[in-house]
Amino acid sequence: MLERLTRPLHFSSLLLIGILCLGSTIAFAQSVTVTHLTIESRENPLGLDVRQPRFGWVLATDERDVVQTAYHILVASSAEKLANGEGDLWDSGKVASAQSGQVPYAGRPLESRMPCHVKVKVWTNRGETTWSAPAHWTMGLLYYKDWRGRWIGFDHPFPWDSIATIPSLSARYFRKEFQPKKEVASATAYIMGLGLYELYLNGQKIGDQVLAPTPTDYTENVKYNTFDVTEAVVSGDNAIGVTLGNGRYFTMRQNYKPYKIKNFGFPKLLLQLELTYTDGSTEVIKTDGSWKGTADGPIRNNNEYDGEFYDARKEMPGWNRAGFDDRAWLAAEYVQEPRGDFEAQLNPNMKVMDSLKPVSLRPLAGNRYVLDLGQNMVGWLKMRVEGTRGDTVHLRFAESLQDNGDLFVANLRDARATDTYVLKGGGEEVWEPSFTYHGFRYVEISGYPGTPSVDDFVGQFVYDDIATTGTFESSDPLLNQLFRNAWWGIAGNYKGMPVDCPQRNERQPWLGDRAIGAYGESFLFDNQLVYAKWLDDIRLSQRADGALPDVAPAFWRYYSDNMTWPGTLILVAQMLYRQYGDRAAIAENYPAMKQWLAYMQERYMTEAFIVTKDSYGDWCVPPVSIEAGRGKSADQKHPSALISTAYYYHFMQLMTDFAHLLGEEKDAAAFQALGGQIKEAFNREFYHPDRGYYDEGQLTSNLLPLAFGLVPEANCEQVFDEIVKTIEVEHQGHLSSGLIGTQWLMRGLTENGRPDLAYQLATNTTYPSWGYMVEHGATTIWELWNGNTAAPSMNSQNHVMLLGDLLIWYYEHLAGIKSDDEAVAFRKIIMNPYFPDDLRYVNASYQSVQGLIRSHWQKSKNRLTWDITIPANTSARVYLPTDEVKNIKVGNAPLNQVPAVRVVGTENGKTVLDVASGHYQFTIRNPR
Ligand code: RAM
Repeated sequence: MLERLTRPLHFSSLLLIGILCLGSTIAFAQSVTVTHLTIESRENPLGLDVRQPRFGWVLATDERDVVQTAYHILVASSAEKLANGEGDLWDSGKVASAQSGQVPYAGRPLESRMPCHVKVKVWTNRGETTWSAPAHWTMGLLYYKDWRGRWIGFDHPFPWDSIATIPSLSARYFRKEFQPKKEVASATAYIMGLGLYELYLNGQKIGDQVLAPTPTDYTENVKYNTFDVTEAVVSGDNAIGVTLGNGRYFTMRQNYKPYKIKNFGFPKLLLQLELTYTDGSTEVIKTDGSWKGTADGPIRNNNEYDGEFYDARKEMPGWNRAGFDDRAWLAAEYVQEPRGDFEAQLNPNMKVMDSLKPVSLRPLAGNRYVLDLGQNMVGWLKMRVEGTRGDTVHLRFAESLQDNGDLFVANLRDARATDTYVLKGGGEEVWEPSFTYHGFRYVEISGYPGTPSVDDFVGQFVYDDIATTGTFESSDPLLNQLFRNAWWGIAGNYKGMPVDCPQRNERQPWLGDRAIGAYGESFLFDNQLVYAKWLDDIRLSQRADGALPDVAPAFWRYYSDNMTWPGTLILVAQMLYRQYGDRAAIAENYPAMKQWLAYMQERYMTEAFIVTKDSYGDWCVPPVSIEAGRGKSADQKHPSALISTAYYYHFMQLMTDFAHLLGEEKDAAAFQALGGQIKEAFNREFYHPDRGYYDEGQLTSNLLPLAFGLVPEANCEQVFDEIVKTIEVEHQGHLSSGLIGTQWLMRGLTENGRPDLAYQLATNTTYPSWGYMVEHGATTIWELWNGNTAAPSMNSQNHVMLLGDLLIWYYEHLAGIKSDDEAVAFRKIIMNPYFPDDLRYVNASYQSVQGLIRSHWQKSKNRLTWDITIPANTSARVYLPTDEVKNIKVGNAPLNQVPAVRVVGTENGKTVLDVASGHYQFTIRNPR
């Protein structure tokens, strides 16, 4: 029998009351602190163009049961004012609220360039905190008139450039000298360098970003970066230098399928450097016709697919410093503007996030060597070399080797993936490229003077500068390896947008690949800003008629009209709201979603409510056997009205929720009504009552209706039995789903009562499975289930789309870390792990927006211990695998003696608890 506990007053609560009576709360100031104060989810961002930035913070404490009851935010125009408690921009006053994220600024209007300083304090049931450490931000340039310079560049090729099918342009270099007129108090640089820039001031590279700015459809929007360069400016002569690479502006392929590839033009630059003098006056140094430029520097060509050619003999020592003789340089030309709106970049730029020491270097015939990084990765090689002027080193990149030890490059298609370095001679030279990246594990080195050693090279791992938020470890090495492979694959494919593959001539932000993947990824990476930016890309790529593309930014112009790829706009918005509480992701994109759904309905929904149009079917379903898949990319399309109709229905459900959230009640009713009609039609059209399955009974055909709630209650068991039969009998314990089905598979099996079957799929090592990839040497995730036998033309070895919902399952169902849909962004956490028989422990953590969540369970004989951490200002519903309360201990105490824990009841043989924030160790005797 379960007792309902009334929560006795905690000791410190009593103390609190005592102290409150004395009129002082100071004793509690230290027990809870406000940490990690962010502005628009960033720390101290510069150059924001959000007029009402949102604040977030995390409460740090060792105490249990801490709940925020109020907050107070101060925003000041100077650090001094803030320190004096003067909120001249905004003083929120004490606001009774538990909200600790997404709190919008509501003070004086913010204007261009304003410096803003902020601090927060909160009240909790433990008292009042001290003020947080101050944070700050600056406003960017909010109006076009703030931009004083003009776009400069060269809108034409040079004799050494080629703009043919395989285009190659040299980098463009621009420079400008200036002298501050007075003593400089501060200096800020705003830059739009397209496609990619490197910025120097007096020879010093500004910032640690690489391959900046973040890519966009430049005809829609162009991102500028802001830097505080006060320290780099000197009195007297100064020089600004900017190098421009092609990036995606001068597109990687020009005439190759011209109907589908969008080109923007030649590289160009708009920059301004604003000096504020100590007397308060200002001066702006801006791009104009007084700048000098050359295309005849060391970077002879650069291309994301093909690599970079660097001739060190062409270096121009001192070009980015004052005093350089630039008489031979050309006058910068005024050029065609990119057309897109100017926007401050909020998502982080890429950075060299890690450096890898190669594991081996082996000689090949013909004075060649092959270097093994030990890990399929994305980035480039940094090299040290010494030789004679004119010696030429070629670095060719590939993901794997052929049997004879040579690189396997067939799967790169026509991407040359080669960097070339020509030595200037005269001593040690250290080089790495600026405007390309490769997807590789192996590098073939040829032309290297002397004998190279592994110590002459380092692999530079490049991806968006975002934090890893999740850890996962278990007693099963395969599960751990899969997790690592997923981490490497996801990280390397974050390129200011999620791309599909980093090695071949594609690298496109395909929508369908991340529809649910983004959600799983959010446990491993703080991916909020890159996905919020991606939703902007998708929305901006919407055609006037409402169509959404399959790739966004639409560098490849595919508007093939289907439900699954474009629908990612809806699913990723849902993810951002669920995982981060980002309501704006829904609000800002809602009109685009609605317009797209109406567009699809109008064109492709029959009068009988069936959506007929699909493009990719259940993309990349595994061929029935590995042999059957030999030489096949498994890329046959099986367009399916079942998939389109099921997704249309699912989107009606999500849109109903979104409409309620936004107060669009009329819309909500309409979505719901249409959903009801589709549901009926769907069952009429696709369900076979005599056979008890949908369509032809394929795994995905039964899984989608079940996952989306399309199956009438009475048929659910039968449909699920069919799913189990398909997996267990027809496919001997293997999955048979492609990109679509796999997004719902692991949760579908678990939530319908067969977590053991999900576990079996996760730990399979025979074909087709994720474990099969690992067994065959994968250190990332393959594009195809049959990646080791398929034709090379579409066979990336670093492609995350087949992860489906595997990572969600790791966290929500193995670790038991899931946000409650009713209290999003982990305000309430559902901790209901499955404890597989074969698994001894899982130790996972997740840095949520509320703070660190941990779950570490471990089995020993007749006992399960489970350590959990629930961040302050959240609570958890915890499911323990016993229905005997007396078998449960918290630390050393019986359950009913722990004030922060309340028994709610039992469910499926598990004891259900409501647990307040804090650390706990549960011990369960004789777990089920
Ligand atoms: C290929 C890629 C990509 C997929 C599209 C449909 O180019 O595999 O990941 O989304 O096809």
